[in-house]
Amino acid sequence: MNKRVEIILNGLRNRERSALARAITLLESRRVQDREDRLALLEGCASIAQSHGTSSVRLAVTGAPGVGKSTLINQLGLATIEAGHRVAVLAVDPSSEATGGSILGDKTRMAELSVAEDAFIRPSPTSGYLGGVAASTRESILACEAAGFDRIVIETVGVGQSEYQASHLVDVVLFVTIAGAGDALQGIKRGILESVDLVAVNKADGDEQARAKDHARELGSALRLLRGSSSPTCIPTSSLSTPGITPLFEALGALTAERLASGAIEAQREDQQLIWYRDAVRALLEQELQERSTWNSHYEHLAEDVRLGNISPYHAAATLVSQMFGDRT
Ligand SMILES: Nc1nc2c(ncn2[C@@H]2O[C@H](COP(=O)(O)OP(=O)(O)OP(=O)(O)O)[C@@H](O)[C@H]2O)c(=O)[nH]1
Ligand SMILES: [Mg+2]
Repeated sequence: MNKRVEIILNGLRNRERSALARAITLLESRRVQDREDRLALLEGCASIAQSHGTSSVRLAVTGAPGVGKSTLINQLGLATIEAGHRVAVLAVDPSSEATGGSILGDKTRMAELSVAEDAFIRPSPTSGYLGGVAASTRESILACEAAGFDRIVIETVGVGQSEYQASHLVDVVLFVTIAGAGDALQGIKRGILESVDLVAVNKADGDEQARAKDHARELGSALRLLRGSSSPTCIPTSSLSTPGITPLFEALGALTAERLASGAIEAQREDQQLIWYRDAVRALLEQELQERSTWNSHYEHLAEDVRLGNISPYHAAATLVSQMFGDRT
């Protein structure tokens, strides 16, 4: 095994945050020359994580920009550490690709958590991946677990499909909204319906407190109509103080304890492994196509023909694929 991977894996075994930062950087690399090391690192992470023998819980916190996700995670994270866990936060920021990351923004919102001994916070680029969840996020989760973090939080901006994507990566999905956010009911239509486990109606403080409570109640009844007995609980929260998030923290604790005990988390992770596998096959095929220059130029030629209207998109794709696999057509 490559020396650099060995050093990172040793650091992860010793639960060093600096090793975790380096591991994630390597896992995020899409450079061809890093591919073998990435794979070795990933395998190493999986086996170290397993050797810890503790069960981790992966939580997605999703919602529109500015509803207070980071501030809420700061509070939840502190309470979680208080309860004896180690917390890693991966903030998936769709804007970070253009701006070079919003680590400052995120760290300001998570000021106390970012200096806590048992916390690790990391923004990750979305690399244009549909749905706002980074392609490498699921790999980074494994690295966090290898480094001994047993509570993993993924912050993602709720853009349409992202709740659906997030539910493929995590055990529990928390949707954050605020009173008066017109998106709330629309969000339900867009797939939150199937995958959200808990709803926080945030900024339930000051003049907004009563309105937030009403909103939580209304949203709760709307969701019950749609999802019946499995509908998520809607809880008003204020992320400005610890007491403001206590009811949510307790509900989250109860939910995860129940799912760990029933084996629901384990079963869901088995399904997610399959999704991961299928995604990986697609990603590798696409990468191969880009890297093999003969095929790539063929690919681009067909693209040009599609652009000129000489061939339909589906016909072009079918032609390319059947040629790649050597079918006689
Ligand atoms: N009054 C009040 N303000 C809050 C609360 N939570 C967050 N805020 C404020 O809302 C603003 C946005 O908070 P963030 O935590 O950055 O929101 P976010 O959802 O993480 O935002 P993005 O990461 O940009 O999508 C900040 O000015 C916070 O101080 C809350 O419970 N009550
Ligand atoms: Mg944020």
